[in-house]
Amino acid sequence: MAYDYDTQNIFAKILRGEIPNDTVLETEHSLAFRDIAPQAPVHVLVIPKGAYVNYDDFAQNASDAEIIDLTRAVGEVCRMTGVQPGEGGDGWRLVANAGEAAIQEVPHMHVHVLGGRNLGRMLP
Ligand code: DGP
Repeated sequence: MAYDYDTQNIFAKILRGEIPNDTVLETEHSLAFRDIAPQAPVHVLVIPKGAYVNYDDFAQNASDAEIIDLTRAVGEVCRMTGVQPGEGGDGWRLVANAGEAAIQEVPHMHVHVLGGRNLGRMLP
């Protein structure tokens, strides 16, 4: 499926440096920064620098290098923010919303990294 990417979305503006962000990690192909409305003590968004609308767009159209980079960046964020179990943390949850049903607010692929509190059960 071909996706239309809106170059005026907020994360595109962050990537262009038009809007400030609280960066946690920057790699060759990815940027991780704190969510503006945190739902947990650790709430970081990890995004590819490339123009992808959602996870499916990214998985289908990003290069192997971009996918590996983002996957490793997510792991690095879990370790850096102290939520990695076995490394002093209590654990984390990854969330990637797509589309209306999931109430995806920003149409640029992003993974939420949540942790630092008991996150409860997400699935029954
Ligand atoms: P989603 O519903 O999965 O599209 O979540 C988008 C998230 O982006 C939401 O948790 C709030 C966050 N967000 C929206 N605007 C900004 C912004 O300007 N800066 C930062 N850091 N986060 C933002």
